[in-house]
Amino acid sequence: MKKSTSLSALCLASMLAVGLSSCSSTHVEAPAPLLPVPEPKQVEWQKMETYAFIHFGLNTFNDREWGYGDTPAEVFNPARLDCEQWARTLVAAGMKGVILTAKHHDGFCLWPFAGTDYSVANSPYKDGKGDIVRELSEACKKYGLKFAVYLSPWDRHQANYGSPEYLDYFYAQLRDLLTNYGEVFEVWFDGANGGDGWYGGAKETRTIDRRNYYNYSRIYEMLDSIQPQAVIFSDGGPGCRWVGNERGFAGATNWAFLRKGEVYPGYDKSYELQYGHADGDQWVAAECDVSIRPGWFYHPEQDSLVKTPEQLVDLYYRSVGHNGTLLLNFPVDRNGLIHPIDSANAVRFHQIIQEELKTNLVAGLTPQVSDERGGAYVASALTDNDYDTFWATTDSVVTADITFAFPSALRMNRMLLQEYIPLGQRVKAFTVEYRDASGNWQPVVLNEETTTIGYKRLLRFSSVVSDGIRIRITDARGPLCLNNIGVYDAGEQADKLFEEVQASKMQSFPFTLSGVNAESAAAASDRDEKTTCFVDGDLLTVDLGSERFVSSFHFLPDQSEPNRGLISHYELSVADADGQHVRKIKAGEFSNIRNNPVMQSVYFTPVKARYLYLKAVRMVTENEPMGFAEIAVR
Ligand code: FUL
Repeated sequence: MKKSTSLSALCLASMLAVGLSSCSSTHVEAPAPLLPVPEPKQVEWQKMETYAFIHFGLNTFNDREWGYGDTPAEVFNPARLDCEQWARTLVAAGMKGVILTAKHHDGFCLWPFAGTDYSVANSPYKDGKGDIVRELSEACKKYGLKFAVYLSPWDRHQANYGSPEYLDYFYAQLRDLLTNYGEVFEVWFDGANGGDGWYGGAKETRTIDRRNYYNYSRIYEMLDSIQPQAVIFSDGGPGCRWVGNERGFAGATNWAFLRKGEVYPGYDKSYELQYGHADGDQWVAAECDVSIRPGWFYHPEQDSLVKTPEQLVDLYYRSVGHNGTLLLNFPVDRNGLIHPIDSANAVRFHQIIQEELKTNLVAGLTPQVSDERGGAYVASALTDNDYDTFWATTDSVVTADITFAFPSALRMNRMLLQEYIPLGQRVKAFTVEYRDASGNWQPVVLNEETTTIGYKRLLRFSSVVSDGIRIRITDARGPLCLNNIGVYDAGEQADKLFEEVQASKMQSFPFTLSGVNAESAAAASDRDEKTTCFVDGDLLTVDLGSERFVSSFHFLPDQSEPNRGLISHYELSVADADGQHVRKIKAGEFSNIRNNPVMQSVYFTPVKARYLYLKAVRMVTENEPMGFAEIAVR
């Protein structure tokens, strides 16, 4: 964008100089935005990539995840609380900001909110003079972190929860937090509402209309007027959305869109949030929230269950690398400190990511592209390390090859791709290939499907040593706009994941094979590579017995010499429990299966299905039955 602006400014200047003659030959417009597009603040928010959650409050002391709302405020007594220790730890762990649970479901306020006697002001902490929202917001300023608040709409302490009067109380809390603690980058509205609570001693279950009770439009107006830069989190947005799980990852296919007005707290198809709605009309990118421990709050017995650096690295690739952000929770302990194990693991996690993606092997290289818009939108923009310059295709072109050639062979196993999202999210499918020793292009071995890119896509593939790598974009919603490509060698541990994935691939849902005799069928699941199940005809029907969420199909071809029944082109379809609603989910080729008949994997966006149908569209050797040494569905 920068370049185009300066170009048009140049153009205008020269037009004035030559008396308004046309200079269209030098001016090229950027592709038109493809709706929905993000607001600038949503782009800035997504660029944060990793930021922290802090869950801290009465639950820390009463060993609960959801306080009932009746634990006395006196129980809150962190003897060594130090928000600067939190901030230093988070910076060292690569976090760009932090969101504090100013009030969790139990209603206890970490700031001295005047509207209640259930806050830090009524606790022994600093003799009631403490204000943890202030202490953390100031520590953030000192250490260069952005600050944000979580405010639970559900309040199990308040007697009037569920009535219109509670809303005045809730809005006053929000106003207080938004007015007195400086700028916030996000406001987090938790969708959880378990119903029962202390409620001023009533001890009952209260249900509210989760779509309408809180009158969110009024809340958004307040936010826009006081803190317009803040992004609003709720299950369905409007600023950013929940990713539909609390395990910290988004789908490999992940659209930043939702269909407006469809998702609300309590939405019964929350699994969709991992992938977004491909046909959505609202920009609501996914935030992947996860705790570094099993619980959100601190429990001493979980000291041995802190996620390892390697587990966090995996989550990073599947959150930030899947077009989402990673919101990593630190349960501050009873001393009021981030526990040393959590701190050590988080810092190591950050170091590993920095090491793995340290040297971009294509930095400054101009790839060969099959189409180029011209003007400022040229291939060199892909590797110039400038977020706001991008390569684009001409308006009618939605597929392209981007090819990098190296003077000599390099080892590669990671890739980074970015679309220029201020103009929308476009790519629907792509592949990555390397040039083998004979000069042929071969697909790299991945652990997931390659469909969407969005703000950022990170790929881990098993190491190749090659003098060429290319990205083939095979489908998109409109002309392509990519602003960044990175290729890396992640070092010694690069292939560890693939060894694990390879080892786990044969773990399968139990299945039977329709129309195949029992003895032959057994060969496909006996975990013996030497026995092969041969299937006559061109259709393999796998019956899982009942509907499951499935996301991949794997098979090891016949391993005898010569290999028999190799499938070169396929179509994969699924059907519901009653065999109805058959739909094709993937088609393609098992590249290089003739020369290298190793495990073949088809990854797809998870679907609920009982039956899978693998159709052999083309065989390597015509008229042979299909041969499967092993089959797995996961
Ligand atoms: C959930 C809450 O119920 C959990 O306690 C936690 O705060 C998590 C981040 O969100 O909905």
